[in-house]
Amino acid sequence: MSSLKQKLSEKIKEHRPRTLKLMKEHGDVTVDEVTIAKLIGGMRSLKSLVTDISYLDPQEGIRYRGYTLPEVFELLPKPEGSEGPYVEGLFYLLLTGDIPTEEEVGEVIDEFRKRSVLPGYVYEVIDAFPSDSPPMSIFSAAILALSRESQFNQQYLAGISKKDYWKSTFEDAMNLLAKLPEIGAYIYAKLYKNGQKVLSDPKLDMGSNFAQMMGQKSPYDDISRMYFILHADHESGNVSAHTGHLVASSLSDIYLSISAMINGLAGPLHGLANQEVLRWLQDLMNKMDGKVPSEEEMKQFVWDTLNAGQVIPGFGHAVLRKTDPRYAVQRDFALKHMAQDELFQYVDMLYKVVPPILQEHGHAKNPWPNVDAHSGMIQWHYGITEYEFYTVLFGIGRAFGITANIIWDRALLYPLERPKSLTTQMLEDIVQKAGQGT
Ligand code: NMX
Ligand code: MLT
Repeated sequence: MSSLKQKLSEKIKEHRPRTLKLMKEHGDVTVDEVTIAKLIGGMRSLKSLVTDISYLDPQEGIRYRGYTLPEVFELLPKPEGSEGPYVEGLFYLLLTGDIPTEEEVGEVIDEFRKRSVLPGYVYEVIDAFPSDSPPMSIFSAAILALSRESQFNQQYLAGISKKDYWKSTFEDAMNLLAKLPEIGAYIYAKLYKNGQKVLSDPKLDMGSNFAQMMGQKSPYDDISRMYFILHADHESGNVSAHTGHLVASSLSDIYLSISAMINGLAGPLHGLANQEVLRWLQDLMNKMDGKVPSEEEMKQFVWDTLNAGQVIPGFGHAVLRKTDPRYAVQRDFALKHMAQDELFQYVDMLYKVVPPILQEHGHAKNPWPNVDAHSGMIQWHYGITEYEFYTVLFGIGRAFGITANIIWDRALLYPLERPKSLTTQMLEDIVQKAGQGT
C-alpha cells in the first residue's frame, strides 16, 4: 500500500466515529430551514451537503482543508525554482488534510507516473469525434470510455464489504487523475495541432509534463500548477462538485462520476464562463480594431451586454460576496508577468468598470469578478488562444477535488442521495396552511 493510501486509511479510521456519532446521536438537530424561495430558487445557500475537503466563506473565499489559497501556495512543496507548488502535493492535502513533505509528494508523483499510460482505445475515442466537436464533450467521453478499467466495479462484483469501497475508489481516482493531462493535451493537439502532440516526459511532475505536452516552456509549467490548484475544489454545492457526488452516490464508478461532473462544468453559467469571457472580449477587440478601449467605451460595451439581456461572464457568484481570491491570485501573477499585455489591460479595466455597473443595474447579488474573469487571459498570453479549450483545463483541476470528495464519501459510507420533491399544488397548500394565502 502506498504511504498516501496508508495515511488516508488512518485518517478514515479516526474520522468514521465522528460521522457515526453525529448521525446516531444527533440526527434530529436542525441545521437549516427550507423555505419556498430555497426550493424554487435552485436551493441557493441551503445547507444540505457535508464535506471536509474545502469550505467557501462568502467574504473570505475558499479554504482547502482549512488553508486559504495564499497559505496553500506558500506551504505546499514546490519544484526547485518554481512559483507554483506541486499539484500532486495539493491532492495529498485534499485527501489527508496534511501538508505533505517533499518525500511524500515525491511518492505521489511516482504513483501518478506509473499510472499515466493511456489505453489505445481512448485515443481512438478522441479521434472518432469530428474536429468541430466541443472539447468538453470529447473530454467527457474519453473519461467515460475508461470506465472499463474500474477496479471498484471489479471489487464490487467480487462482493467486497461496503467499508472497503473507498480502497478501490482510491485506485480508480489515482489511475484517472494520472491520465487526465495526457487526455487534455491530446484533445488540444487533435483539435488545433493536427494531432501532433509533444510526447510526455515521465521524469517530470504533472505541471511540467503538462506544459511539455502542450508544447510550452516555463513559466507555463507554473501556470499549469496554479491553474489546476486554483480550480481544484469549491466546496460541494457547485454544479460540478454536486454532480460528481450525486452520481457517485449510486455507486457509479469514478469514471462515470467524473465524466458527469465534466458535463455540468461545461455550462456557461459554470466553468464554461472562462471561455465566454474571451469570446465576449474578442467581440469587443474586433470592434476596437487594435485599439484599447477607453473606460467610457468599455462601460458602453458592458451596458450593451446587459441591455441585450445577457450576463457579464466572469462576474457574480452564487455564494461569494467579494472578489474571488482565485481571481486575486491570477491578477497578482498577471501583474508580475504580463502587466503590459493588451488583453490584461482589458481585464484590468473590466475590474474597474463592471462592479459599479452591476451595482447600478441592481440584479446581481455579487458584482465582483469570479475565477473565470481572469483565467482565459493568462492562457491567451502564452499562445493558447483556442478559448473553447479552456474549460478542459478547469476540468483537469476540478477532478482533483471531486475525486477526493468521492473517496471520502465512500469512506464515510454516505448513502445514495435522494431528496424529496413536492408539487406546486403542495407548495400552495403549505402557503394556505401558514395563513399566507390570498
Ligand atoms: N451579469 C448580469 N446579471 C447577473 C450577473 C452577471 N454577471 N450575475 C448575476 N446576475 C443576475 C442573474 O442573472 C439574476 O437575474 P434575474 O434577477 O433577472 O433572474 C440576478 O442577477 C440574481 O442572480 P444572483 O443571485 O446574483 O446570482 P445566481 O446565484 O443566481 O447566479 C451566477 C450565479 C454565477 C450563475 C451568475 O452570477 C452569473 O450568471 N454570472 C455570469 C456567469 C459566470 O461568470 N459564471 C461563472 C461562475 C463561476 N464558475 O466558475 O462556475
Ligand atoms: C466553482 O468553482 O465551482 C464556481 O465558482 C461555482 C460555485 O462555487 O458555485
